[in-house]
This record gives sequence, structure tokens and C-alpha cells, in this order.
Amino acid sequence: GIIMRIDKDRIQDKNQKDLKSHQESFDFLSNRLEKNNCNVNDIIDKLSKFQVAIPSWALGAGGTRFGRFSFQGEPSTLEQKIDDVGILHALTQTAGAISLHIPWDVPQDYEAIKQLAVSHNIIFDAVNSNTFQDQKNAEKSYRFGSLSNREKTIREQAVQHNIDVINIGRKLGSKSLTVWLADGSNFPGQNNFQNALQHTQDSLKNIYGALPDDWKMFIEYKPYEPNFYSTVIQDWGTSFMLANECGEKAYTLVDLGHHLPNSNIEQIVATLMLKGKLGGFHFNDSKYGDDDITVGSIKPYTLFLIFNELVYGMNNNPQNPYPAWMIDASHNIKDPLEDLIQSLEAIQEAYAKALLIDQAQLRAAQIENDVVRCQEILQNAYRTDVRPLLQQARLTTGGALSPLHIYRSLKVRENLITARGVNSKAVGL
Ligand code: AOS
Ligand code: ZN
Ligand code: ZN
Repeated sequence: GIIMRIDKDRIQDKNQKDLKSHQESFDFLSNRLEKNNCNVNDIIDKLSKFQVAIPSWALGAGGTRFGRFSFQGEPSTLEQKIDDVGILHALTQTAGAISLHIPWDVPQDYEAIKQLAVSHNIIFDAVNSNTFQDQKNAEKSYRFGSLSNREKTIREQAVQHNIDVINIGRKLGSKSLTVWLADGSNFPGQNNFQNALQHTQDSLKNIYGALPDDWKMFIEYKPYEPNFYSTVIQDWGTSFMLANECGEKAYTLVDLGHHLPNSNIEQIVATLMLKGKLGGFHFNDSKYGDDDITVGSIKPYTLFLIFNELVYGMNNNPQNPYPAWMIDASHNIKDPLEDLIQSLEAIQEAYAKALLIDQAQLRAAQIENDVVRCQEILQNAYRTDVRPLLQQARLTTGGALSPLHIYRSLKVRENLITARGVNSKAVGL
């Protein structure tokens, strides 16, 4: 088929027009920051190295149980999904990985898929298992749960699926498995909480037993949905406990949308990093629940506070591995690629602002119990417009000064529609 690609020359060409005004704002900002003892080169370097995986399921339009409006030109094959991530990465230089979902994304030809990814300079991040849907030809149904099910044969089928997913990931060069378990109950009395948890523990241990030595297992938690009375792995404490029981290659995964309103997510991050158990991270934003809307569109200050803890942890917690970053969002009405560009920008922005915080000064103010100064230090960083730093990072890596503008001016979506047709449909959703 037609492969959609944006090469670096084209991006550089497009950058020309904004180069002078970028240089002015970058010089102004970096002068000011250097005066405040900020190492601007170090920040630029960190921003350009920060890579966020794109999940294969975020490239088509999402929906709700009331329906889904597909977006024209959305990818309908794994190859097309990889091409889409390639476009995002070319423009932003921040999306250097794709996260696959099995069985939605089972490759036909592994070598061809790997080569395609290499050609876009992207790697395969965590592979995700799916025991929340009944698959075609499946012997047993997950209607009443999978890893937690009362029935042993159903648990075994779910464990085997996870092992199959590991084996698919191995062939692609993935190094981690994410388990998001939808199991739970819809009504009080439906389940025995203790049995469900015990079965889940045993099932996870069986999966863990099949994990290669250089792999990690991420255990994602979520308080509700699709089950509306209880979820077996409802919170970080349950996930943390299960990960500890499994062993040192098992970690907790934090998805920003998986907390009850007003939870202190930044404190959860700090606790997990102290204990060396924060393995993965799913970015999104929400107003009510697991809304999965564009990162930074509702609570950018919270995102900044979370990044403050992440930066602290990355600097001070050698016991915690470098976390796996992923966007886990759903785009019901926007062009998914435009939404992902906005999300990547919001992530980099929060990260850059967190890097501006003078940790030594903050520590000093904390020791003096100067609460006002503590707040000032955080908010001075937060109120800085760091966008020229993001642009500079993209410029040095060959990305776009303004990814969204270039995306539109190159008519990427129009080209995708021409190549794939108006009625192309994302699979699996
Ligand atoms: C579900 O709410 C979780 O966020 C999962 O991480 C993810 O969205 C799912 O695995 C995709 O089907
Ligand atoms: Zn998630
Ligand atoms: Zn979610």
C-alpha cells in the first residue's frame, strides 16, 4: 500500500518560516533561566530524550457504549498504525515507541513489521493482554471474570493468553507486559472478594513464571468500569501488594484516569518510587472518571505536581527503574493524531516545568518551614512559559517547531484519507 511518511528535509523546510521568532524567544528565556542557575542545555537534553509510547488503540476514534463515530482515514492494519506513530514521531521526536494490544494487533509477518518500525525509528513498548473481551473461537467466556474467575479452566485460559502475549512481544523486541484486569463485580454479593483476590494473585504468579528474565510485568489498577460495584485490582495498594507477591520484575502501573476524584496522585507516585515499584505510567486527563481526554486539558497543575515527584524520583531513587511512559487516551471527536500531538506537548511542558524547580532551594525552604517560599518555588516554575524549550529540543532532534501547524499544512489527514479511504476502520474498537 501507500506508505505515508514525513521526511526530515520537509520538516526543516517548514521550520524556516518560524525560525527567527523561535530564536528570539528561546534566547530571551534561556538568558533568564541561566541567570537563575538553570542548566538550559541539560533541560533540552532531557526533553529530547523523553520518549512516550503511543498505544495502537489511540490512533482510531474511540467511543462510548452509546456509539462510535469513526474518523476518516484511521488505520485499519497494524502496518498503518505503525505508520501513524511514525508520523507523530517525525513531527514531535517524542513518540519513539508503540504499545500493542493482543489480539487486536497480532502481526502476520514479524520481520516485515519489525523493519517497518525500524524505518520509522520506533520500538515496541509494553504488550497489552486482553481478557476483558471474549475472543473469536474462545472456549470459555470472561463474562464473570478471567484471572479471578471461580472456574479453574477459565483462569487457565486467561493465564495462557497472557503467556501468548509475552511470546508475541518477545518476537518484536518488547520488554514488558501490561496487565489491566477488568475483573470485578456488578452487584454486592455477586463475588467473594477474598476468593477473587486470591485467584488473581495465583494467576498473576503463573504469568510471572513465564516472564523472561529481562522483562517487567506492569499491574494496572482501576477503581471501577467496566464493573460498577467492585474491581479486583481497584487501587495502587492492591497492585503494589500483588506486585510484591509476584517478585522483583513485577511493578505497579499508574494510569492518571484510574483514581477516584481528588486522589493525591503525586503522593502515590512518590510512595511507589520510594519503594522502587513504579513501573509504568499512562497519561491522560479527566474531569469525572476514566474520561481519557487530552493530557493537560483539565488539570495541568496536577500534572506538573506529578512530574515534580517523577523528576524527584528519577534523581533520587535508584531503586526504581526508569518508568515506561505511555499515553492512554481516547479521541471521540478530534483527529486522533492531532489530539496525540497536543498530549505530547502537554507532557513535555509539564516535564520541562518540573525540571525548572530548584530542588536545593525547595529543600532549604522545607527545612526552614518557609511554606510560602515552598509554594513560590513551585509556582514560579509552573508560571514560566517553557514552550521555547520544547521547540528547541525538537529543533535539535530534527522535529517540527510547531508539530500541529506542520501536520495541518502538509495536509496529513487529507493524505491519509486518500491513501486509506473515507471508510477505513480501526480494528478492535
Ligand atoms: C483501561 O481503562 C486501561 O486504561 C488500559 O490501560 C487500556 O486502556 C486498555 O488496556 C486498552 O484496552
Ligand atoms: Zn491505562
Ligand atoms: Zn483507563
